[in-house]
Parts: sequence; structure tokens; C-alpha cells
Amino acid sequence: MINRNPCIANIKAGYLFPEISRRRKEFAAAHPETAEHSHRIISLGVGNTTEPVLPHINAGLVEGARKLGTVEGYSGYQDEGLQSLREKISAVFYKGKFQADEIFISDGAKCDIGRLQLLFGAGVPVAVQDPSYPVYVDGSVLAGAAGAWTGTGYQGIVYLPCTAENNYFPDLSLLPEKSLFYFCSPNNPTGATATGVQLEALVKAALEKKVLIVFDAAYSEYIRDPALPKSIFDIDGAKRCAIEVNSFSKPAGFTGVRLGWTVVPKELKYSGGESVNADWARVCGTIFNGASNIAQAGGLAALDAEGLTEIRRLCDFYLGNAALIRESLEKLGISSITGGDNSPYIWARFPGRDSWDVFTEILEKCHVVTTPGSGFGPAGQSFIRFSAFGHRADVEEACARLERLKG
Ligand code: PGU
Repeated sequence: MINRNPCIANIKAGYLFPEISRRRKEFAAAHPETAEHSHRIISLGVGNTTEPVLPHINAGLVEGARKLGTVEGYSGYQDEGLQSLREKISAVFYKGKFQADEIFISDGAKCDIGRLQLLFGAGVPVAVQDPSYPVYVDGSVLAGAAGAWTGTGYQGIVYLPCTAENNYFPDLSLLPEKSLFYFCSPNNPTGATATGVQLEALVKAALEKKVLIVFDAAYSEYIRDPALPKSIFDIDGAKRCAIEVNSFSKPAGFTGVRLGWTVVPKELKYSGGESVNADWARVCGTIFNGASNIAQAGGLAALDAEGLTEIRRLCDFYLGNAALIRESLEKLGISSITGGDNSPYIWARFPGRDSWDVFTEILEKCHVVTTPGSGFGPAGQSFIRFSAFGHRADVEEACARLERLKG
């Protein structure tokens, strides 16, 4: 048989979330009482939306499907996305500062993050916030831009610690020249949201060091503090050093519908002066055939006045869950907690403990699934991430059960 891609051999066995799901199933199999309602396992683990798509946005999806059954309304391949959706995204999220062909409609942020590294190849140095969403690092390993697991991290990845000591914003002097830097705000997993001053410093450092930022804004609609920027493109100069990925998953409950977008400004150029935008169009045209036209119809509905009100309502609901979780962790006396105010994640520290041990303790004592912080990078050790995506009654029950961790 032919040889295996050595990059795949480099990657650690399981992607974080399937591993959590495996442990959950193993626990459930060993504890038949979890089949009973009162002992059931509640997930505050993977950030997966739980609430129904709200009526106006849902009507957009239904209408999109209905049109496909008509001669006038039928559509096939749509390349980089519906022109009207691209224009609407520019108007709603970027004050119209991008042309439609700078906005590429995708089947989700994760999928674009996975494809983006095709632009830079295996030779580019990669830097991440530590901790960070695992796809940035795992995707880099698969692309050959990072090497084998060393026990504490992957060879070739520059981990920029984001801890309580630096207020969860990295020391930018550690950023390598000419690197690709994944930056996520509001952050998954820490829930920390970068300020305008911090993002200005980030853009300044990127321009000086010729770094390209991939800014992941998947949780931007959770920002409630009006002083906090929702996009890297709120910062002057960002068009020359950043790509932004975003998604309808978390604001509109489209985790299963699949719809996102990526902004690649025309000003963005490689070291040789070539257009990154033109290359991205080429890559997408070659290996991606566009997002579902039904999903795009839903996306259009999500961005009109009624849809935006529904987005606000849905995010407020999950933020309400986040507030409950945060409060119950505070009651436990956990001193280091971030997030939950402008993000759906709460990041809590259990000093001196191994993250997976705390994960197991919470699963065993409370029948609650969480995410171990060490799965997000070396600096995540001793932390647990709590996701606010859940039905209210489940979150309330989980919060009540967390009291069993006392003492
Ligand atoms: N970007 C960030 C920062 C995310 O946290 C997630 C989902 C995505 C992108 C994915 O967006 P899509 O548009 O839906 O592709 N993070 C969740 C789900 C786990 C996963 O593997 O994506 C989480 O629990 O971290």
C-alpha cells in the first residue's frame, strides 16, 4: 500500500471533542443510573447550540428550500456566495467598508480555518494564543507547518501564553517575524475579549513584524460591552495584515445548518506583492463549491432587522446561562474565573490540579461534562472550560449539582 501522510502521523490521537464524547459514553456505560432523568449526564462541554432556530430566521430557511422547488426560484452552484448575502454582511458587520468580492461565504468558520493554510504552505511559522481553539494548531500540523508532539506542545508552533498574569492578552514581543498568528476574540476558551487598545497593539505589531493575523470572530455577537471591538477591521491598518473568519453558528444557532464567512481584504498582500484575495478566490473555486443555498437564504433572513433582533435574543439567552454558571462557580469559592460576560464560555482555574482529573471529578460527582483546559494548549493546564450552550433547565440543574464539588 502507499505511504501515510507523515503529517497525520504527527497529530495526537484524538481531536479534543470526540475524546470527551468517548469518555462520556464510557462513564454512562459504567453507570446505568445515568439513564434516569435525575441522574442524567448534562453537557457543558462542547460549544454546541441547543435552542431552536428563531421563527423569522427559520422562515428564511424554509423559504430557501421552497424556492428550490420552483422554476423561477431554483439555483445551483453559487461560487463564493450569494452577492446579496455578501453585500449584507459588509453592511451589517463592517459598515459597508468591504466590496462583495472581499467577503467569501463558507460552510462555517472551522472549515475555512482548515482551508486557509493552503495559502501559506508548510513553510510558514505559526503562532497561537495559548490556550486556543484546537483547530488552529491541529490544522497547522495537518498542513505540515508544525511537527511532532513534544509532550508539552507541537514542534514549530509558537505558543503565546494568555494567563491571569497578562490579563489573557499575549506578550506580542514573542510573536515571530513573518508568521501566521491565530487570534480569537471573544476568546475560546478563556472568554476574554480584547479591548480596542489591545487590538491596536496587535495590528501595530503585525504590521511591524510582517505577520498575518487570522482573526476568529465566531463569538462577536456575544459582546455586550459597547466599548469592545467586534471585528479586527474596527482597527486602522488591519486591512493590510488580517483575515477575519466568522460564522452564523453561534449567533443564529446554525451549528448544524452550516454557514459562515471569511473577509480577505484586497489590500492584503504577500511579501512578493501578490494578492491574498485573488489566491483565496482560486483556492475556494478549486476545492469548495459554496455554502448551501438554503443556508444562505437563512443567513439573509438573519441579517434583516427582525433577524438581528432574534440573534440578539438568542445570544442573550445563552449569556443568561453563562451568568448562572459563573455565579455558581463563584459560590464554590473559585478565585480565578473569566468569561461569561461577553462570551458564552467560562474559564475556571483549579490550582495545582490536572485538568483531566478535574473533568473526571465533575463527571463522577455531578454527572456534568465539561472541557479540560489542557486540551486547548499547555497554558490551559489546571483550567476547566464551561460552555453556556444548553437548555435553561439543564443549566440550572448542572449549577445545582456543581455544589457537590464543595470541600
Ligand atoms: N471558531 C471558534 C473559535 C470556535 O469555538 C468554533 C466552535 C468554531 C470556530 C466553529 O465554527 P463553525 O462556523 O461552526 O465551523 N467551537 C466549538 C465546537 C467544537 C468544534 O470542534 O468546532 C467548541 O466547543 O469549541
